[in-house]
Amino acid sequence: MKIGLIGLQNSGKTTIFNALTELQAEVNVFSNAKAEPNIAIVEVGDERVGKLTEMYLPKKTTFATIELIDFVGLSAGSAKEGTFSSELLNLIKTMDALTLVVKNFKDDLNGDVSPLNDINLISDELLLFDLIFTETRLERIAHQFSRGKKTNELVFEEKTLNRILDHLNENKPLRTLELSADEERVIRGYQYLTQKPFLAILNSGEDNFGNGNGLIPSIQKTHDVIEFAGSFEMELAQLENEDDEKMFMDEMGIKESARNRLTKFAYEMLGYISFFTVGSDEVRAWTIQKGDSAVQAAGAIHTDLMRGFIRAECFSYEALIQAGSEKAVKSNGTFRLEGKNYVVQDGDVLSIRFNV
Ligand SMILES: Nc1nc2c(ncn2[C@@H]2O[C@H](COP(=O)(O)OP(=O)(O)OP(=O)(O)O)[C@@H](O)[C@H]2O)c(=O)[nH]1
Ligand SMILES: [Mg+2]
Repeated sequence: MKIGLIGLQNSGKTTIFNALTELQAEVNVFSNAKAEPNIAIVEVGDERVGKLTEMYLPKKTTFATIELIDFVGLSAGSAKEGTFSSELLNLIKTMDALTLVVKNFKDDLNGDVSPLNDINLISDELLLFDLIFTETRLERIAHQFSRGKKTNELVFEEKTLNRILDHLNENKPLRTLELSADEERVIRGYQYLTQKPFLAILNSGEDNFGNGNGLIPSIQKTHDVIEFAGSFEMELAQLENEDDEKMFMDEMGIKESARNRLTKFAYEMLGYISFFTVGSDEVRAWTIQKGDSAVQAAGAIHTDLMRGFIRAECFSYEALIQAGSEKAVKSNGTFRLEGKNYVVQDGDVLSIRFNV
């Protein structure tokens, strides 16, 4: 899963990135000319993986991961003026979800903070990118038509793009447009920005963290939102001593690390779940989408397991913990054999039988 951090310049994207990754990418008030995004892979915190490791004592433990990409700031006009390079735009398009970092801290630069305005501004900007893309594509199609290339496929695409254009022109993101399977198929490769899941991160200062006076409910009218104390949590992430870290977190009323909060939030909002594979070699967490079947879960591990799928041996993490061992699970009736279409549940421990 790839999550892109976007937002206005100096909203604290790199600060949040550092808090999440425990890295130390350069945070700078005047760094907006820097064009390279920061990229990191972070583990998805999950106590269950630790428990399974204690139980199976594997040679190796592998957590599920998400990739985080910290982009340079957007500004009003980015889409029109082309200040955002096409390389960056193409990279943003490969993200599975976008998180919008919204400034909610005071600094000496530009006095007042206006989180709701900032969210609207960036939303408009993303919409404009999609609008410009659609218009350009429609022009190309018109050009093809004028040269006599009027295939059924292009006609259908033109119709679909015009629907999309109308929707965007009403200032609505594509997330809210219902598309048929065929329409979805013709635009899939275009990776529209406003079609992506979109979460907001409210980046508050130490002084106003946790007391937003109704700000969060206002944001929630349009966006899922989570609050961070960016600078503070970046400093926390860089502390060596865990007791100190815990003490500072308690003082601030922060219950879990930024990384754990974000990964949990993202999983919940994006509908991801984890299943586990266990054994003496490796205990590992895998990520799939809620509703995925056993054969799709097998495919997440390896395409061979999907192609040669016979069945899945399955029990739940909860059943394992209650029974105390895999042996006990196997004798108390909670161990199951499931077929291809079984809908995998969060916390399932799977072993795929396959034959290729
Ligand atoms: N007081 C306070 N300052 C912050 C906070 N988060 C970021 N800053 C400051 O805001 C400035 C910009 O932070 P960055 O993290 O570089 O912001 P950015 O969004 O990555 O900026 P660009 O990449 O240039 O668009 C820095 O001086 C940070 O120290 C915060 O939570 N509180
Ligand atoms: Mg930055």
